[in-house]
Amino acid sequence: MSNLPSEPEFEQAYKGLENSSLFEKNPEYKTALKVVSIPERVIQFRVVWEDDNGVLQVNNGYRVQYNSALGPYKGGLRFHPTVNLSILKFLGFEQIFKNALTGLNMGGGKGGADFEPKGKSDNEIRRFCDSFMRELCKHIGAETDVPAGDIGVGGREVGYLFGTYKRQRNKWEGMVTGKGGNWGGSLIRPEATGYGLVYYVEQMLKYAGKGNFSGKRVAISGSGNVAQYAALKCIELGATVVSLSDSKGSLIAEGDAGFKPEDVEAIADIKLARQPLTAYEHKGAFKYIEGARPWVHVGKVDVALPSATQNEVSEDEAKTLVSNGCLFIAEGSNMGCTQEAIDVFEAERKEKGGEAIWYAPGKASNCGGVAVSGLEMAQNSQRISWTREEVDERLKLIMKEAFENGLNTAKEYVEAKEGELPSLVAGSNIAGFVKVVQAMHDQGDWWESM
Ligand code: NDP
Ligand code: 8G0
Repeated sequence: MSNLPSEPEFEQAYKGLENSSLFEKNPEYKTALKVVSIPERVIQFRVVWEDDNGVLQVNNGYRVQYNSALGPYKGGLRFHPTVNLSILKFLGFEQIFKNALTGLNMGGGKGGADFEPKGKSDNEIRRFCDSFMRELCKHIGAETDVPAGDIGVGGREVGYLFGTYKRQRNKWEGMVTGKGGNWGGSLIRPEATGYGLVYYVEQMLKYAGKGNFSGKRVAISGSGNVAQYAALKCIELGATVVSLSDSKGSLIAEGDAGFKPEDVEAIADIKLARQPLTAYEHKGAFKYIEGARPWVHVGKVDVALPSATQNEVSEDEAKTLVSNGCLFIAEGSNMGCTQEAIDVFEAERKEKGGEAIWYAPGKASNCGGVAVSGLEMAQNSQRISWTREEVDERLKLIMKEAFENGLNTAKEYVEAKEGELPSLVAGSNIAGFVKVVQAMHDQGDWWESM
């Protein structure tokens, strides 16, 4: 029994792993799970800043340094009013195993603040980032812990965070990723999560014998970094993107045209200005549905890509996607699907063999973002920059290998009947977990005891 306060999001992520068939076959890993589920270190700090009226404001800042078996702690920073330790622990826990699936040498971590960027001026954002990093800079570094953006933290914020670190520590080093292209950032990092997600789904389509993205109808939620570049890549590959959304509602494309690149680019500008989707004065045939997620409003789609936030697909929404003939669902967001939604998808997969919906968990399908962050770290330490093409090729290969790793691990560990598509959730969970806990075992973090 734990005496920790209730941590619903963390408990959900933990149970998702605990229920794996791995522990029946390898009971010694139960000890490893007990150890790995406690962060190596949690830093919580005060962030005091001044708003444009000269009024003092204060927020909670955090960094969860979860696991350093495979490399320096690595994972994003989230600025959102809902941020608390339960959310950062779930994100940090997932990050450990995701980073293992990239094949690069990165540990897992996550951080952020319960700060609301909406309605703030650019100067307020800069002062907040400055105050946040004045404390965080004591705990991170290129060989220690390397943050990046996440919800509410993009290129602009990463710039301010980097600047404060450099001034405070008097060091120019790659201690954060997602940096600007002309000061140490990697090409393709902004695109990486969305592109990588689409490259992963290309592998699923191919394996399932369902061709490629050309002619497919794709529902996407969110309209931030991940959703924008997932949409642009789908359009480039000949698919029709039928939805985007934000925390206030969904924009659904009517007819056959779908979103065009110029729609996505205009929405990107609106999001950079921290405005809602309703600020988009579109000329095309779109319907805005206030307060709704897209899933039950998109009709028949082939592919669904949740790309906004955790628990954004419910059991009922999962059932509607299935009954509308959706065949592929891959998470751009972290823990995008509720456990009940995953149970719906997995039951369909088991019952209906190769013609059923196939679900990919975020720790595999969205690992392209952190993978290119790993490539940014590699370029920084060698003091070189790779071309767009070079980074894109590496990203494609990493996504293919993450897919095959999950697939082959599922075939090895999970019994399946003839014609059944392997469980990517079980396979990815086991592959990431085994890699990390074997390293921890070698390093003396846990051992078999009587
Ligand atoms: P952004 O801040 O760029 O965009 C977030 C989008 O999701 C916005 O459209 C936002 O709407 C919406 N959103 C945020 N919170 C909620 C909420 N509580 N309910 C409904 N909608 C919400 O973030 P990213 O695109 O970077 O991140 C999206 C997801 O992808 C997150 O789960 C993140 O952890 C995950 N991810 C991101 C990676 C990256 O490289 N950026 C890598 C891997 C995963 P609004 O504008 O109204 O707030
Ligand atoms: O680059 C990163 O470390 C990063 C940033 C935002 C999100 C994620 C993730 O994998 O969830 C990673």
